[in-house]
Amino acid sequence: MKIIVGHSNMDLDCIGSIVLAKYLFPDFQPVKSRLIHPVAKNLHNMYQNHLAFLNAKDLEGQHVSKMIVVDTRTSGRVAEYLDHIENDDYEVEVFDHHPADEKDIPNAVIHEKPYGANTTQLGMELIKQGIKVGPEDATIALAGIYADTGNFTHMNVTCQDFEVASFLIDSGASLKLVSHFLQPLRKKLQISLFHSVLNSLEYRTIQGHFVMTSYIGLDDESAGVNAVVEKVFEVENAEVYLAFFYIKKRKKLLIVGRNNKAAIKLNEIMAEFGGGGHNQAASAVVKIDNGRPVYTQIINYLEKILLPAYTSTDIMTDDVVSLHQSSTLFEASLRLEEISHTGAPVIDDEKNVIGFLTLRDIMKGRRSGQMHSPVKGYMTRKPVTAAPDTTVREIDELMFEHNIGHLPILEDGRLVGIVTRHDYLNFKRGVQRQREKVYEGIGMLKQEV
Ligand SMILES: [Mn+2]
Repeated sequence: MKIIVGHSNMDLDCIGSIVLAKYLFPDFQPVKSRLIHPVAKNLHNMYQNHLAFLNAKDLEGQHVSKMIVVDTRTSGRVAEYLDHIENDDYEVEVFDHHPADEKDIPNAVIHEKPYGANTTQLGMELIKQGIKVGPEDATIALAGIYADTGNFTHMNVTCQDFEVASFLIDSGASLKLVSHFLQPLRKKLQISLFHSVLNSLEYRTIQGHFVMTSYIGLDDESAGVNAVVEKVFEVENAEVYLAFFYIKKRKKLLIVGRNNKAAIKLNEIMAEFGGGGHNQAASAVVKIDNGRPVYTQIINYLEKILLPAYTSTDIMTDDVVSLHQSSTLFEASLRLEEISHTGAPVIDDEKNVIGFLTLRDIMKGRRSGQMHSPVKGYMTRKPVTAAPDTTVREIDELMFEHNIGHLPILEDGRLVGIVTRHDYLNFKRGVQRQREKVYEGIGMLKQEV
């Protein structure tokens, strides 16, 4: 027989991947995990008959010739199936969106696509081969994509995720059902946990990154902790979130992380504690008698493993043009036109920044026929400025809060650069990612600077 399996504790993306894999491999039989993740329980119950999963036990006494594995590449996560297979001469083909793992299933042919959801990889293949899917399967698959992309808001979302979602909607997927399956906090317990987590949140800046943490003691394992973490991360405005749950009865510390910064590799951080996952979502379990001290240790350790956050120096323009306070508005307008900027800092004789003049200020002067008046009378005094070590996040806040398009960068009162909204957006649009590649290539120079 030939089978399709996902990882143990199947979640929505895992089930979605299996459902689409059935179209690519029609003579393969899907086998379900002993555990269904709480987020997928509703969907699983509703489609139980339609999904027609075999149990791992059904593999006993059978000869398995080939196995398709979806949404994982780690041998540990498929062990529960392998335990029931008596022969060992089967072929394995993997479709996964997780990065390579030291414990990759041996001898497997691996198809790895870095899409937000793994379901997307199988969907792309169906689109390529012109295979149509039924409305139930389209609904199941779409729920998988919504779940793993955080409703298309996670940083790992690709245009292929949208493409396959569009294909699935075209195939009759029901968004009403998808949204029903996605409501994560349906249990009273989860909602009360959500509130306790919110009340225990701590905020700190580590290496310039805005990190949020929480520590909660639980009597025993509680279903849906991940969904609670997801929800907290969604409503709070942190860059990195590490949620710690100490499970007294099992003597273990569960660490669940969420991250939305490209510069931080959450899976690598979790790997330090024996866990794994993606850059954006990862977790680890530490066996320990007392959770608190480890919590403190890990927080301290983050100082060492987080790379410094990007600052003004990384994104500013340093050959900044300034205007003298006694120049006329007319001269200033020519100068701005020449450099095609919409504003510039104004300096005095000692080259101290005393104001900021924008095109809008010049327009005011023009309207009242004052183009030969000095800049000084029309500029904004005491403009908002930042320092070379102001982080990009703080820059974002300053620009947003004061609704400004330019941020002069001062060092000891002297102008050393300017960050424009354009610089900022450019940076956001992936300059950061390119730089990282460079840093990786030169052995993470960034860390030493
Ligand atoms: Mn997945």
